[in-house]
Amino acid sequence: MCALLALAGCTGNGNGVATTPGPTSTPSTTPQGTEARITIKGFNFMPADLKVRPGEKITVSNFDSAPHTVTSKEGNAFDTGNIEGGQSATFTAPSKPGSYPFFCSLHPRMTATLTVG
Ligand SMILES: [Cu+2]
Repeated sequence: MCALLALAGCTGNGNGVATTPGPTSTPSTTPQGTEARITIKGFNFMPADLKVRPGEKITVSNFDSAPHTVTSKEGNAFDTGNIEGGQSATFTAPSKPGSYPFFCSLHPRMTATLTVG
């Protein structure tokens, strides 16, 4: 019988990975409001009804390969012009509260609504 006392050689002090102890406290950053965003994918606007504040900046991201626009149906309230496939554009929401249906001028069957309030 041969009793082996396996003494793990614990020399050295760990693997040297420097970890920050405890959770990092939230640094005081600029207040991050809800970012208004319209996504175009598969010839659809998402969301179909976006609510924003008056004058809020809205980012439109086109994930299709085809170009699209975000064009107000009434009163030229806003119009991004052509957003090429894979590109983004921004526009500013109207300052007047209300419901603003919009569509894609290249594919008029694409419709959605921007609600300002
Ligand atoms: Cu389109």
